[in-house]
Amino acid sequence: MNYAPTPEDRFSFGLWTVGWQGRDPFGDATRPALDPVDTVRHLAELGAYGVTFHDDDLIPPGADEAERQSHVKRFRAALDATGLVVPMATTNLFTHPVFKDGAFTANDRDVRRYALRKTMRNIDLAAELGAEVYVAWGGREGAESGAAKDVRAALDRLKEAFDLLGEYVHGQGYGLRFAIEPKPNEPRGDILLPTVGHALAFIERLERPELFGVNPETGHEQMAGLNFPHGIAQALWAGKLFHIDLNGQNGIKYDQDLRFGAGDLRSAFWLVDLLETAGYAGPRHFDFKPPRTEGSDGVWASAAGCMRNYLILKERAAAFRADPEVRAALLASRLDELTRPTLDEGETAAGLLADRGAFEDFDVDRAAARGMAFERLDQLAMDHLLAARD
Ligand code: XLS
Ligand code: MN
Ligand code: MN
Repeated sequence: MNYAPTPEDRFSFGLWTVGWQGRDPFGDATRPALDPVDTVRHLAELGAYGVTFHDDDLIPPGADEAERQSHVKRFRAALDATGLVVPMATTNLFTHPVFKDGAFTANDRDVRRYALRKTMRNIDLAAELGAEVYVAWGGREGAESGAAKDVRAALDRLKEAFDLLGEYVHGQGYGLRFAIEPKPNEPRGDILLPTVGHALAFIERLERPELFGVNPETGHEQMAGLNFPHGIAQALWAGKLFHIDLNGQNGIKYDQDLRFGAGDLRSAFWLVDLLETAGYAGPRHFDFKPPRTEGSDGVWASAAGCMRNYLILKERAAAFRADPEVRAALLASRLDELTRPTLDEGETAAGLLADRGAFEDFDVDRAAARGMAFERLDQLAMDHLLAARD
């Protein structure tokens, strides 16, 4: 089987992912900085279709207008030469010490105003480069101690910020939609909008909810012990999966950002199965970090591994769905019944109350004795995942 990615697979990478130099809380960089132009060339050679960035990944903070223009020009030339596109961009509202207490929800009002201006400036660039999604990850929007943050006031400020940005994008006529990225903690002790569910509920309180969706990241949900495919399914159900950050994570610990397929492989299998069967059409964006043990070659091997693992899992998931024994097993587990509405068409509460078969004459013990046959179904999935049915 050929697992070589092509642009049709819509794989994209952030400049900060392969460009991570390996600096962590206990150690210095283990790799040199990458030039964004070289990154674009490498990604195109590997078969990616897109590249994404934070403002500061592309334009070093503090650059004057002329420097800024020259960075953008070089980057644009590399995009034109390779055919790579920019499907998404985002703002760095977490590295500079000014953001130590947050950006849109910092207690200091002048910091909040600066954060909005920094974001609007990069939104202009994102629109200019043709991005369709603008990610907002509020890594510093949070607290380490109770009285330090009035969470209800902070949520008012977060809503104020997103309402303003929505208004701005609308007014400018940009074809951009926002994708809010949840994360439970790190770098703050507790971050606002910690999970997909929190973000989905928040979005409904905004003035232009149609402009806002989510950008869930595998490891972020798993850091909270949550089932990532379930979170993605709910985002899809709500029509809010605007973007996705794929990577790997081994359970509840720091944000590992392993390459996709590392960490919880079974969860990755169900995720790919879900994205492919649900017809998710957005980018498959890898937000991972090649471990700091890797040299430059290892960085590209790790990036290639993300795409290869996705394609392998896509093939395995398709084989699982096409297998006649799996289809029979799905019926035995009565998945078809779940798609059937619980009430008959036009039936009301009165109809249900009048149905003696639903309650008075219902054989509860007999129904309780029925097995669900999920183990057989899951073993078939396992066999497909492990290529034990080929
Ligand atoms: C960090 C986040 C970050 C966002 C973009 O944990 O994943 O990289 O995706 O700012
Ligand atoms: Mn992460
Ligand atoms: Mn991310």
